[in-house]
Amino acid sequence: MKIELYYYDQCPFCQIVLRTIKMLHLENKIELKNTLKNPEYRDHHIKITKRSTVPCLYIDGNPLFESADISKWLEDHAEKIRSENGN
Ligand SMILES: N[C@@H](CCC(=O)N[C@@H](CS)C(=O)NCC(=O)O)C(=O)O
Repeated sequence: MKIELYYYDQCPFCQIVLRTIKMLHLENKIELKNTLKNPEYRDHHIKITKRSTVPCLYIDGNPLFESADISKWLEDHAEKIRSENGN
């Protein structure tokens, strides 16, 4: 499973998700894509979703918005994500 988080540091909703990622020890399993520092990530995100809103978790290329929904999804799938990546 390929998991990417589109985010930027100044966004408080992104910080909630980043805290969840840390709490679940998934730091090494999720690719972080900073849309403020990397305009190409922002452009890609807008192209796919027609929105620039962050946080957005891409699960095998499928975007999931809303920090609460993202955190819940990560909690529900943490074990699977960790095992799939060899831990
Ligand atoms: N309800 C959303 C709020 C997300 C949100 O408001 N994100 C802001 C940054 S803090 C944003 O991306 N604004 C720019 C935009 O919507 O294009 C969540 O909890 O994830």
